Amino acid sequence: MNLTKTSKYLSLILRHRPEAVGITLDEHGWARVDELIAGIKKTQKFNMDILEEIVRTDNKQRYSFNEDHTLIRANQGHSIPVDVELPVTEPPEVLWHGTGQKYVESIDQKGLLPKGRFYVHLSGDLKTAVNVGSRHGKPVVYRVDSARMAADGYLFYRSVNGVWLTKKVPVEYLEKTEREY
Ligand code: HQG
Repeated sequence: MNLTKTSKYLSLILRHRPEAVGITLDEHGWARVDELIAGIKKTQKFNMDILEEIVRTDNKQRYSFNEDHTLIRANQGHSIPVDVELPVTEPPEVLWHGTGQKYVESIDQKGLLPKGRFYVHLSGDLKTAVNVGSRHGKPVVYRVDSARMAADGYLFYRSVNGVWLTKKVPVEYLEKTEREY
């Protein structure tokens, strides 16, 4: 069975479209595990063992269970308004944002905006940013002056799987790296 495909479906449900399987999320993004399993089962083979396996082996640790595994949520990446209760966290001096060549002109004008999601996603290291950027074609990486942003009052959050989140990054804090990746 193709766990990657099912994992992608799970992130669609838990971040963007819970109604696709007839469930709702609470204000903190939690879905009931029994409802989720029942919903997915309608169209494919699915059970608690498969769900546990996806959560445990996911390469970006995208999902968390609550303590007794009766609830599950995506750790970040939502486009629906839920509060996953991330604490405001002091960022490192520098963060990175990987994107596609096709977005550069607009980013250079408007800065980084959350687009379809609730936050702009930033990476803690260059390599991760190159990988994120590659999802959109030939990657371009921006260096983000997060220390100066924090000093200027911008808030940063770190998701439990290590993605840095902030509402926007104005152009004055961005520097395009010139290297090719
Ligand atoms: C771009 C993956 C035009 C932005 C990754 C990005 C990440 C602009 C795209 C997570 C813009 C949105 C998020 C502007 C930003 N004009 N384009 N002003 N500002 N953009 O997929 O950051 O596998 O929503 O550069 O690992 O690529 O889903 O965001 O290219 O952590 O778990 O708009 O998704 O994780 O694309 O990726 P996305 P992202 P998962």
